Amino acid sequence: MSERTLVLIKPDGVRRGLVGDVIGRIERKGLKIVAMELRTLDADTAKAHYAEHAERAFFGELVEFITSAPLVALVVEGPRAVEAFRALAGLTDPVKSAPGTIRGDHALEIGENVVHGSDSTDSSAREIKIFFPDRF
Ligand code: RTP
Ligand code: MG
Repeated sequence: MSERTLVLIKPDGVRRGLVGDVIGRIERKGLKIVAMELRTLDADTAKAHYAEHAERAFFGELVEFITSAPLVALVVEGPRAVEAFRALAGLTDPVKSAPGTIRGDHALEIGENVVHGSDSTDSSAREIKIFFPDRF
């Protein structure tokens, strides 16, 4: 059964010119891009997106970073799209991520790990509403 996931190419990924690389991996995997937008988040949108981390010590830095420059938001669709994109992305810690994954190939810092992917279909439904309120 087809599902949707929210992918972000975070400000570090855009700044470093990795948009094409990430999109290429999504497309080669066979997933379909059904929405895409370059935008700079305001603090309220960033806090809503990362609400689950509101009590964590790194929350302020996380909001600061994700709002610091443009990011690319995508809705990606396909069979088990949530799990499929998380596998492409690798682990939260890029050093522990296998080479061949986006984070394993392109990053060293947990705080600048190039991409976000929803962690469940409940999360993707919530996150897609935040980024593309009128589209789905
Ligand atoms: P994401 O939500 O961005 O796809 O990443 P994730 O599921 O792999 O990781 P999550 O636990 O949801 O954390 C969200 C983002 O917060 C930053 N983080 N920093 N300093 C820290 O200990 C720490 N832990 C997490 C990361 O950038 C992570 O992607
Ligand atoms: Mg997460």
